[in-house]
Amino acid sequence: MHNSTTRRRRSSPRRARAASVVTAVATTVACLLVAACSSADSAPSGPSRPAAVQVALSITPAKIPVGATTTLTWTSTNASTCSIDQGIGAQPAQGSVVVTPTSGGRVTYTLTCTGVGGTAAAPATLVVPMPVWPSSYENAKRIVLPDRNVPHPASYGMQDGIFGSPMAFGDFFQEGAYAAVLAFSTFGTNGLPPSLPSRLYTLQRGTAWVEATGAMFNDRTGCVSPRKSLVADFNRDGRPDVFFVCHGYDAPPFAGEPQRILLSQPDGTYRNSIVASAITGFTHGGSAADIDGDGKIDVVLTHTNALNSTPYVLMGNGDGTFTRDMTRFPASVAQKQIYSLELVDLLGTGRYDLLVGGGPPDATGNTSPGSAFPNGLLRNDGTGRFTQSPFVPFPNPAAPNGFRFGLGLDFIVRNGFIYMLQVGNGYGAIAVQKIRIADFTSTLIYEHQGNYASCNLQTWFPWLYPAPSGLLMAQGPNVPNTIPAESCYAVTVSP
Ligand SMILES: [Ca+2]
Ligand SMILES: [Ca+2]
Repeated sequence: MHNSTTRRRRSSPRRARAASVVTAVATTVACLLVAACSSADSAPSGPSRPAAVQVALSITPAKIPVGATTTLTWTSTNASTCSIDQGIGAQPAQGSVVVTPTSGGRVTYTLTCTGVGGTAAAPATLVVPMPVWPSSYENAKRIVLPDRNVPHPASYGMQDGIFGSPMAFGDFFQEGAYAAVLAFSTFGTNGLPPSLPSRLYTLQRGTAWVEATGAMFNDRTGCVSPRKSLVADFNRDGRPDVFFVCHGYDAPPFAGEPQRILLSQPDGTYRNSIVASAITGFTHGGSAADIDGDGKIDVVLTHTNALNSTPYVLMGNGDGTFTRDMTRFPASVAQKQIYSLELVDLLGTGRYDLLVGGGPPDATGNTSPGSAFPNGLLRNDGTGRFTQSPFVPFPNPAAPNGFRFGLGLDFIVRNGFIYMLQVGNGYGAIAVQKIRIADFTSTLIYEHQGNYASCNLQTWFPWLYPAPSGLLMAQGPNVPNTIPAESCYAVTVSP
């Protein structure tokens, strides 16, 4: 058994794939030219022409998940040497090898055989759907795309709201490439009433992003104000699903809105529905992972608009439905201004701790002292409860001019540090804090006060993403109709 594996291509999967396709095509073209030249050279008085080399290569099955095995089988005639690329190397004139892909993508293998009669080549492509990572955090932050800039649906003539655009990346079409589901908000935009739901869009990536919603689902109903998209496999079929964290128009008299979910179906499409077990309310933050280790993805959610409101948990039933559990958070978080949650395996133990974005009073005094809550950490006790360890507040260093930031919006964890995106509570300033997990000391490594002139006078962005270069990169609300998020902010932070 040949133990060849497809190569990992963390840095630039698309570029690597394109290169292998080009190689296969070029080889085939060369073969055809040799045959053509041989034919033209034939002369009645010369020696008999050597028989042409012929090859055939197949992969069965041609689509498998990461870690599964598939078999390359080939035959050739009139060949003296054969080889297969992608690290497999020299092979007999006919045979088979078993390969086990270790990462998702599309890999083209090319069999090349040479004999007295020339050289012939045959390609065959293996599709390995991009895996679903075990937490929504990983499905957002572990996916490093060479280009996260997606076009605004307005470029397809569609006119939903433009404030905020939570993006969900996953291999929704199971084709060895990431697609994107975009959720837009009608929150005070385009003159729409604040209670009108927006629509969902799916973009498929070939050589460019192409709108492909109809191939994935028919009911495009989105939230009035989707705040975050959580990608995980909630119904355990190996395919990514999307949970939409929604708060609606978050001021009275609006009462908030339900949460929604897109669930993979056996026929390859998706079903769009309301999450019956979730609270209808102002839900700005959430995260998904298996917090109690039962193999079923759970969801933590914020809830801030009612008396006795508190973050809570939807325990996953493993089939895309959930059971609400109000007992897994400490009483100290009740009726506090907590807007961001992220489940992260901080110590690599498989136990998901919870990063909490509250809003310490900032320089603007924009948080009412009675309900303010620090940014910090709640430890998971291993059974999916956050009640056993004391809350760990993060320090809150000021900018050089004394300005102090407030609400923690987003988190990235890498190499022993937490990188926290933080705004002034009036949303007029933004910063990144680097917090050492070992002792929770903190440094402000980026701060910006006022607007971004290059970005439609926006003053903040909600997400921080890993860039292919290893830097952390801003991603924010799309600017009306044309300018993609990152190039608009042009913010990168060296971790
Ligand atoms: Ca699924
Ligand atoms: Ca669970």
